[in-house]
Amino acid sequence: MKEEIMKNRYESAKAIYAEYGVDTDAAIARLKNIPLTVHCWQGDDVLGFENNGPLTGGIMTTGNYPGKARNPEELMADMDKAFSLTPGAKKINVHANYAIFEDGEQVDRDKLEPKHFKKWVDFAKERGMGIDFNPTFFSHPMVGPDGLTLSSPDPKIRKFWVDHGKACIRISEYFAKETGMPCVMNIWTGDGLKDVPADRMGPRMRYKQSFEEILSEPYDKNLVKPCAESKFFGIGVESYTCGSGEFTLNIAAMNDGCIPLLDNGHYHPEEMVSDKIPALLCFYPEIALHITRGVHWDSDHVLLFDDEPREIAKEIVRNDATERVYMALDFFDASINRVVAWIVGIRSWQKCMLNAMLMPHAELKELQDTAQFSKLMMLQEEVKTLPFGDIWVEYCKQCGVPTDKSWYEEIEKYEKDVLSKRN
Ligand code: RNT
Ligand code: ZN
Repeated sequence: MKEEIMKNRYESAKAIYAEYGVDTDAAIARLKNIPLTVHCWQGDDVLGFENNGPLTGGIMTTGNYPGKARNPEELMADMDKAFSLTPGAKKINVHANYAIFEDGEQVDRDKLEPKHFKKWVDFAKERGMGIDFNPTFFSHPMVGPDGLTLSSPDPKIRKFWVDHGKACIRISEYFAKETGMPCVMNIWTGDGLKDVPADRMGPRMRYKQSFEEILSEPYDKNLVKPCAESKFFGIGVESYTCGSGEFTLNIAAMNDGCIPLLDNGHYHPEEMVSDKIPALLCFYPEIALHITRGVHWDSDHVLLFDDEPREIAKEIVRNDATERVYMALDFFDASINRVVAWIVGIRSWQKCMLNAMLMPHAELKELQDTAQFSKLMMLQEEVKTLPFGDIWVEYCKQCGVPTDKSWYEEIEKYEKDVLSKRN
């Protein structure tokens, strides 16, 4: 009965969209193959496997909902659970502090090698996924007493972190070779100052030099995609951020092969990443995103099907840039079931992309270019209430994942059988 109703709903929704010149079958087919990078760090509050102590570096998780993953097996099982209940192609995003050491061996971050990530490669390959990677410049004793890493005035500290960055380039290349998919390697540091700086340029000059040293490590530009992620401010570093917007954008501009990475939680609340994307696409062959939900400050709340991510998706789709924009999720909420957080975030981005693919972009652009602004406003409003939900259901169905809220029952069961047994 339900099957029959839903089938009819898709057919009638498809006919309604066709009246607007939108091919829903084509949108569904296209979206299935656009990969979304899913971060491993939602599963354990960004702690990783080194047992180095608390999360530092200007970022923070709040909440202590039970059931966080305590080891690689649990984290991977939780990711699998999330993948099984979400549509679309995926890559995984691993941070260097998620190295998996075996037989009691543990090396420091400047000495990391591909073999310390072999289990992640096995995990990705078994699922036909690529891997993106992030050096970890936080939560570590070699973060200087001033909180600085790549911009540290202490040559020993700076060298340690440069060596870490270089090691991560080698590991990224290994990921790409093993999985057959390029590895986006994102450099973000929490380097900055809590209070009024006496020198704003010095740390940035050292940061610049460190970037150049890291990028001097030989690598294949088709395989490794180094990125520079900017930030506005962080917790405990409210007064000054070395890797500001202008700084990282120019790092990317001045270093061949380096890509700017925009995290939409990292700007002034009235600055929109959706507007920055087309600006950058005028100049950069490729850009990268961390998709999140900022609430007042860089809060990293779970992504929802909200206005700004919808607008971001539109910019990617209508500029035909799905192969030029690397899309990755970045949020960490410890106050709710962490697997639910992943699932809601992944499903939300998939909705944003599907929504963007169900718009008559050519016609809308034409209205703008011919100054038909009344009609443009009318049409942009009308498409908002087309039967999007019915296309979403069909998309989930074709991807073999739950089409509605029923996925939550699976998580309730998982919480009861698995998560609640973790202390
Ligand atoms: C922090 C940055 C960064 C981190 C991850 C864990 O503000 O967004 O991308 O979230 O490296
Ligand atoms: Zn980020």
